[in-house]
Amino acid sequence: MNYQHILYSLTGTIARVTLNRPEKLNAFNTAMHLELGDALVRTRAANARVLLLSGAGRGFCAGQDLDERDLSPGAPAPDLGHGLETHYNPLVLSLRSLPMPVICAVNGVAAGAGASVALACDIVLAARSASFIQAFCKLGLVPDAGSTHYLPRLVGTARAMGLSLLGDKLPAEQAERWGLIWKCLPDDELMAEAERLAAHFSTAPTKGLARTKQAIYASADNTLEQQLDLECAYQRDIGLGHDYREGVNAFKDKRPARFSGD
Ligand code: LHQ
Repeated sequence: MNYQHILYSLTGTIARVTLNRPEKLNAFNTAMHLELGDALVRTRAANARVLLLSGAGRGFCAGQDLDERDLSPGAPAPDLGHGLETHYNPLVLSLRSLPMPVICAVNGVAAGAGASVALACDIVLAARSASFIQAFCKLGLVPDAGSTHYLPRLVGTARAMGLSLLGDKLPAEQAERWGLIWKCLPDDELMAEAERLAAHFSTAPTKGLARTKQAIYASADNTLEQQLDLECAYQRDIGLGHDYREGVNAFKDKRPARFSGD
């Protein structure tokens, strides 16, 4: 598939996706969804060890492209659930289940489902000038693409409620202070830090990190007993692989580990 709305590259084991509709602050249209879905399938098939997602231009993503639907008087009522079932929900689940760390470099505003997609990623970095907006309430909509799942878990009910009912702009620095994201960085350091992390993950024990993210995401809905069982099953599995052996041997030999990702 040729991409027109995203930029995609796979260099060694680092996959990079840049949402690329800068004139619309990278708002999602159907074509961009299809291209992004294809890129994630390629990333998985290529055994990449890290994915870096960012946006072109001054925004990260303004959510759903509001020009895509005809809402003029007399136009048929839309089925908004269809777009979620067909595109957003599979995208979120795909990002969450990719067996590698997914870094999101939020280079500018992330609004509506754009914020949701950023928060679906495992490590979220943001430029100081970036912001997060739960824009849904301004359109009379319910937050979607996982927003009502992430927000209360990350920042608590009171802040999730305020953000979602008011739709105020949350600056990146405050997002970091509230624990919504991993790190806020000066604008001119964002991509360098994102690339530094991508390089780090490209030689990391990928399978262990994939299990780690699965376990952390599962913990939100598990009891302690269930989580202990999950950790046990994952640790048993990981113990059979190359990287555990290599990690311990490298430690004993006092040398850097050479992880294969398995
Ligand atoms: C846009 C958009 C946009 C089209 C900026 N669409 N053009 C899921 C499934 C099904 C249905 C519905 O919804 C959903 C989930 C959602 O995502 S709902 C939420 C949709 N997103 C929004 O409501 C955000 C709308 N955008 C904004 O509020 C502002 O653009 C923000 C606050 C993001 C940025 O403001 P500014 O920095 O002042 O930029 P701007 O407003 O001037 O935008 C720049 C251009 O981008 C402008 O075009 P123009 O031709 O005038 O330069 C905007 O029209 C266009 N644009 N967002 N979502």
